Amino acid sequence: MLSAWSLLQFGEGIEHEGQLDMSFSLPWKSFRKAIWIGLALLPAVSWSTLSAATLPAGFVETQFGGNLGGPPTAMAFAPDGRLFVCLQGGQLRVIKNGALLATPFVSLSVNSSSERGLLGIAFDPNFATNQFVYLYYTTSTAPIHNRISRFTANGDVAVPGSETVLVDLENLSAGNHNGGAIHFGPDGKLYAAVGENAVSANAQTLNNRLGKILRLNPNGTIPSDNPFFNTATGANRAIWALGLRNPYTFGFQPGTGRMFINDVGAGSWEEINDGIAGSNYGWPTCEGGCAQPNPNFRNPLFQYGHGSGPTTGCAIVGAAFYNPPVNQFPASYIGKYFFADICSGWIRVFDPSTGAASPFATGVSGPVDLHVGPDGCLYYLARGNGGQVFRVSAVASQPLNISVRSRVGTGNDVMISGFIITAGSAKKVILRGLGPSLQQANVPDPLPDPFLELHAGDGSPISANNNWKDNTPAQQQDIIANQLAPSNDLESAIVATVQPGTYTVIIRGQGNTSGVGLLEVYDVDRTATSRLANISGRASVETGTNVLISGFIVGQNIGAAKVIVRGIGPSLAQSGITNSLADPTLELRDNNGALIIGNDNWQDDPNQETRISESGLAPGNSQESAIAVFLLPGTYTAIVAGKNGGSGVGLVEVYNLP
Ligand SMILES: [Ca+2]
Ligand SMILES: [Ca+2]
Ligand SMILES: [Ca+2]
Repeated sequence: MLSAWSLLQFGEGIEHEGQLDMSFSLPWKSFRKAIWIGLALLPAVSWSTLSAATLPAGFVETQFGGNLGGPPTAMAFAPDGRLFVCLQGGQLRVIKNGALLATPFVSLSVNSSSERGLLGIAFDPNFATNQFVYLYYTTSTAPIHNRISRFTANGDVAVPGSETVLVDLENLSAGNHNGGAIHFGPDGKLYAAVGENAVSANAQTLNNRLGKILRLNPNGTIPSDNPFFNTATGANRAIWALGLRNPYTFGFQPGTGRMFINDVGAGSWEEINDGIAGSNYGWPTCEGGCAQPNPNFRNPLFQYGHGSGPTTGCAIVGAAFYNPPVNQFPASYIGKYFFADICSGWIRVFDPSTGAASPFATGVSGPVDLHVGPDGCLYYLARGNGGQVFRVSAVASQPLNISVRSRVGTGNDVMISGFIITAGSAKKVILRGLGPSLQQANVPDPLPDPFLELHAGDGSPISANNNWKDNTPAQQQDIIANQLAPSNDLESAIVATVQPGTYTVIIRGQGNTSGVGLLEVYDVDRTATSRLANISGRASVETGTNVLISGFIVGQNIGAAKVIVRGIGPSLAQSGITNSLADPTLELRDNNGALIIGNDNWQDDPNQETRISESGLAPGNSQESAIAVFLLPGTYTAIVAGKNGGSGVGLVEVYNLP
């Protein structure tokens, strides 16, 4: 479950049984019910917006899960989307569906003096089946030492007595430099970052595990392919890399499996290190890159100096690669690495391809951990104000115009389209009905003379147009000013300012002509608080160029728009359509025509099925198609066709979710 999707709420399906003004000579009733199957008004979800940090233009943040009730140290997303947060004092808190649960997952007895405490969390790669959660914490009873234990989850709490101690590390002297981060690598092994406990010589010896990255089997045993398995002895064979001071955070890049280690420096340099088996990162001989090149040491990929400025600090934390399942941020962030400085309160972005870092956020109150969530947003954990999580998102884009193209027949086979304006202020739209100009796009047999009608959701007529120059001079000027003048005088256009609600558009051939027609709905009022949220198009779906096509442009903001596209056929029978498309297929393509995602039946992919169901947009028939996607600004095309060349009446729907 993706928490962001589960926040969506939908109203009931809408039906319209109003009377049609007979000046529109169409068999109205049989159409309009079919158009609105499943369409629903989408209420905006309002977040309480706090402004703790200063973010780049186009980004916003919201507090996530309420105040944590104690200074936090680390966090991790469970594979099911819950966010688990370690409090230094020993509580593991759970944020579920955006709310902090009252009961901690577990409350450990820990020693939390200085930098000790509950410091790290990881979920087993097979968590869905084994429910294993791993924690790194400082024991409360003498001899004080750090420990890695495994717990078994039962829902939102640990099974009492389920703790299995996997690793007991060396006894501690100093309270600081504990490390504490634990993560599973792409190889299914458990990696742990351990500080040198303020004894710098620990970092360079293979005789203890302090100042190291360790690599373990999930059950705590030591893999025999570890780099020092044959040179170190006993428990020290777990050492995977050495020469670290206080590697408080590290991260693996999804997809590539590349590992970056953030090593907190002493008085001069904070480091981002390339995690490579067997490496020695140089501490304490070198802090930052070695002034005297040393072939035995691996210098950092990036380092920054100490200070209190926008590029300096005193302790690096992180560590989050931007490679999420869905790209909510602009494409320029993909593959970048977020890191933060707990002292200076900023978050910056490191570009592994250039080796340079750039600003992201400032004014964060004591950041200690960063993660990119399953929703593609950046989550940061801050120690200020008693401990808080914030969720940073790029302001979502939205469809700005949507079109439907299909064969337009006569009688019952004209094209019927619907759109929705969400709650908010009235919005000006321009509709176009195109035919002859499709010839320029090499569409054969275009509709020679389109006629366009706009109706309110209750069926009452609002406007009609045969040829766009039939409009008043003022309306024609409006169409021209928006660069939407049709290139052929026989094509149609309507200018309308419409209140939030549902609308229906009909395109047919003047004089009972037929051919391929294109209906377009343009949002020409970007200042309105309402959104053009949906469009549907119902038409006879044939083969070749006569399939049903919807095009849409996503824009206005920098973040991804949340979109669901559906291809409907058999459920149109409920509306009395006897020749519906028996088995629709659906494709979503980008502006280069490249396939983004295709779907035959909406339950084919369990993850897609979950998202679609949670959105309340599950098709009524198992043969029908649906796709749930986040789309960054750009131009997209959805194509509904019949499986194996089938034909019949089909419905394409594009939904923009808030
Ligand atoms: Ca180093
Ligand atoms: Ca016309
Ligand atoms: Ca199908």
